[in-house]
Amino acid sequence: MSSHQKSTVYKVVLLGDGAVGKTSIRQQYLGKGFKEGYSMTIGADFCVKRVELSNIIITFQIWDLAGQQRFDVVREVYYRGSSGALLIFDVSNPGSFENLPAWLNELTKNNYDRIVPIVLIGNKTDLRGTAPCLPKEAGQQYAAALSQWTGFDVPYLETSAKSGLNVEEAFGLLSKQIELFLDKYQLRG
Ligand code: G3D
Ligand code: MG
Repeated sequence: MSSHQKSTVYKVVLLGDGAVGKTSIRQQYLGKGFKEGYSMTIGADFCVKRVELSNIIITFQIWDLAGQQRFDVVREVYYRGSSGALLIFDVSNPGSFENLPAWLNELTKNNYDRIVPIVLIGNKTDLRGTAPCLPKEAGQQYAAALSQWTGFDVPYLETSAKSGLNVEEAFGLLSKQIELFLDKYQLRG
């Protein structure tokens, strides 16, 4: 890491219904492994991870928001100024997939009506084969619809916070989308 290297801070919010695996994904990304036992996130948790990606030092501020409705007021504050979002559903829970538009609405509503770069995440893919799961095409189709709606590419990635599959990739991909977005709208400081 040299002193003249570019560095930047990205505020990333994790969005999705309760129990889709937001906290587990964050924990896995922080290298804390997978913890069995559900502990509900109260309001919001915040953590920081510093990585070097495509020659830029990125400090991710990862906001892990509680999915439960009663924390609505807390959530509004945390959406503001977000650089990007991981929009997460559980492939074994169709309801969590159907609720995705409501999460997006909440993000934009609380972020000055601004849409930010998104990576769509289908989590718990380790359950494929043992439980009925939404097909990969469902996620791909919704991501394609989101790309049309937002005007920029919304990738779809399947993860498992349990095995760690694609968790690093999700944050890497999101930072790439943020970079492209900043360049496209010439927002880079
Ligand atoms: P949330 O932060 O979105 O509310 P959590 O979700 O990270 O707290 O996870 C909710 C439950 O799903 C937990 O199960 C957790 O272990 C499980 N989970 C999270 N990610 C995965 C995954 O990729 N695969 C599998 N199989 N389970 C996952 P419990 O049973 O402890 O409630
Ligand atoms: Mg949580």
